[in-house]
Amino acid sequence: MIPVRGLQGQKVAVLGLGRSGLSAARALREGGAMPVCWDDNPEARSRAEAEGFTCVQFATPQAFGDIARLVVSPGIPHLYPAPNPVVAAALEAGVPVDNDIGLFFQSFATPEWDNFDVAPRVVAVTGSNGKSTTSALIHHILEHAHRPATLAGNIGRGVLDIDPPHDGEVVVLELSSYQTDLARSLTPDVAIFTNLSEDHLDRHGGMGGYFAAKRRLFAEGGPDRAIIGVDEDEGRYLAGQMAQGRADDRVIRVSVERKLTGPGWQVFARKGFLSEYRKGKQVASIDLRGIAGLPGVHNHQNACAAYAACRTLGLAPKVIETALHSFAGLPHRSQFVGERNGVRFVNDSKATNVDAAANALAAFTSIRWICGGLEKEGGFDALSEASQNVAKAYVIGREAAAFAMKLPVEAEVCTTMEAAVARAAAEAQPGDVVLLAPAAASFDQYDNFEMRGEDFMRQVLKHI
Ligand code: UMA
Repeated sequence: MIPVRGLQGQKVAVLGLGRSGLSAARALREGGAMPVCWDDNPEARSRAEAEGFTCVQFATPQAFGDIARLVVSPGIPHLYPAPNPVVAAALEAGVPVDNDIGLFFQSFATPEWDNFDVAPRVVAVTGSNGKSTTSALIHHILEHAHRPATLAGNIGRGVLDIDPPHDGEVVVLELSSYQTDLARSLTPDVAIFTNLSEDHLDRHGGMGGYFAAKRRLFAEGGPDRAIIGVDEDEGRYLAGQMAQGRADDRVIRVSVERKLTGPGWQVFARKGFLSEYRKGKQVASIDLRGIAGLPGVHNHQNACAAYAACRTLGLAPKVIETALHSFAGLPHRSQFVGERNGVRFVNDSKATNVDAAANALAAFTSIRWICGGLEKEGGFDALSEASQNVAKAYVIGREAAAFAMKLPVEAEVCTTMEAAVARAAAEAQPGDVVLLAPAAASFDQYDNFEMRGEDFMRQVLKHI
């Protein structure tokens, strides 16, 4: 655990006691602060109380009289569509609102670092899609190169839960827009922006607010190196804003749509080959086509971003190339589940938005597509090109009929995962891929996308 610094002897309110909230409460206590906790769920409160934490509901601004800061979990709205009542009360009382990410950056460096040969560094990864795979891939490459490395953040582990860094350690953080929006301190050494497409718009008051939340990773303190996907206007704008000039190699541009030219530093993938160019010269080339853990153009984008990050950390292209080949991929992202009679079953439950689903569909052909769930804003236009790879859709979710009506492919309403897998398996021909890529959130039927993916795999195992 990383003890929180700078709040010794002060009362700090912690709202939300899940993975991030509970680890924040522990780290505050370890650092000498006095956490006072709340969660709307009585079970979460009981778990915290069992660890000796006091739970108090902060319903009014007066309740914040002696509170130094409010620490809020990422799943709890702090602004849009409306602030949670506890957050609203803190804001009215003028109490600073923060999260575990802000506490992390405030507490990461310690006086012991004076004795280190190499200062620890933080690589932070944000973007709409690919940030989990990019983060996990950087961590994998560093471990492969025998560099001390730790992985945390939106990938499932609270950032304050990790151990204080060793000499030369690299901490890789996956950060969501919820997390970057609220953190009062955000000072990574290397920051990565993978891409931007519509997601979580209700929480950010629209696309402008969503981009602004992600951009904070680059604005507050300014990283030494900024690795930016430039295949959308927002990425190009951000890269232009960060660079002092065309040759400024503090910005590394990444693309999977075009060859990048110019005197700066760039990494791009075309036709399955990754290229690194610096000062107008090609430095390295890697064939990504046979790498089983990184199928599809969207994974080539992840590979480019991870490659760039590892280059800034001093790794050689050959070392990175070898490590790419041994990357097994992440659960619920293009995860191969099994095969029966030439039909492959793939779990991409993490495709919780339309763009991520389009990426998954683009990576395969002849697809029996299981999709549906809690629909997000933005419509289905992004699916039109990739839907050519779909033989038929099998729609799950409470609103499966309405979802099916909007799809640009033949669709059968199945409602449950059990029915969808059974129908897809029955109709699949040799060479087909039965792919779960929901293009929607899971919360209408599951607690999270992981449980949805596990249900898919359970159902698949009945058929193979
Ligand atoms: N709660 C309330 N009141 C509310 C809402 C929630 O009290 O109005 C309580 C719940 O009862 C629960 C707690 O808040 O006990 C849950 O907090 P949380 O939803 O923030 O979840 P954590 O367990 O703290 O997990 C969070 C991230 N969750 C979200 O952003 C929704 C995890 O990302 C992250 O791995 C973890 O912190 C560690 O950093 C998950 C996620 O779904 C994977 N992220 C989204 C995504 O990837 O799309 C952004």
